[in-house]
Amino acid sequence: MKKMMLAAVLAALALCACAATPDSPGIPSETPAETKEIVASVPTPESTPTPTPTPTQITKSDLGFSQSGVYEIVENTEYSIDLDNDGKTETLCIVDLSHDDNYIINGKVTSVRVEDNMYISVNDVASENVGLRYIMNVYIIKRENGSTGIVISGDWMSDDYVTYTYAFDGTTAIEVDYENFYITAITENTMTLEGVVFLFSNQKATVDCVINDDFSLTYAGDGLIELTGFNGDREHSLVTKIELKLADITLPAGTKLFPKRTDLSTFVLCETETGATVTLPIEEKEDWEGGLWKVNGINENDLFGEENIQYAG
Ligand SMILES: [Ca+2]
Repeated sequence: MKKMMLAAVLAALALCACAATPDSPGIPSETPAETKEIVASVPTPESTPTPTPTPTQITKSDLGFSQSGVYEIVENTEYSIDLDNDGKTETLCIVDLSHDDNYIINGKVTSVRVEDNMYISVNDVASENVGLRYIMNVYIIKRENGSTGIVISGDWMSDDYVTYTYAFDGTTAIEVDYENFYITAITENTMTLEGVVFLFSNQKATVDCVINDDFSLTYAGDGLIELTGFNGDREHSLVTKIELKLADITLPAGTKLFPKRTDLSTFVLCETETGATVTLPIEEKEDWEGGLWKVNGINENDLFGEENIQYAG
């Protein structure tokens, strides 16, 4: 079904691309000559009444890529760029046909998001479907050696952030890597990611990454994720409800702990009120009952109190 929809959309794009000359009667006279208007009607389920597809405008960009660097680009804009380093430019477009539609269901207007309808198009051929609901940022990385990568940050809906990297095999975009964070800063070879991790409740986190030659991602430095607070509250601490015996120290009940850094699989570095660093061994549980993690074999709910461990999203 998805393939059929994509085929229909591509067919509509191809038809419109052929018709979109400056002399076309459907193009308003004030439209710049270099702007193509492409109207793609998105198929909807037969049982859903009154679809109102939003026309998708494809704009042509004059952004050049003669210098190496990072270029922020936007969806539904055509870019001329040499992707395979053969001296000839290709047409690249991040096509986003997702949109909000209003449907009348049982007499009520209901807004429905038509989703999962974004792809990377090269020379009007869809080469990679982008599994995102909302795109936040798209970057092209053009390297001095001629290689090109694409980085896309987005959201699945409710803080389900993800950042994908793509490289090109010839002119075909290939997904290389992803992280469950969004981009806050990017250079040719590095990026800073932020997002939410599920560790002793929803917790804000940030990590620096190296963007490797093949556009895969590696956590920079010691490879640890920095924790920046529970729901953004940096002052919030955990308090042990019971005594916690660790290999090198015993923490009495009532000890305040501020989680600072983690590998999100085996340990968390916490700071105590006196500024000492304590390493908590953690292990992910197989089910969510009693929390998501064990600390030194103890369920996080038992250690910190069920009322203090809240996961959402
Ligand atoms: Ca080329």
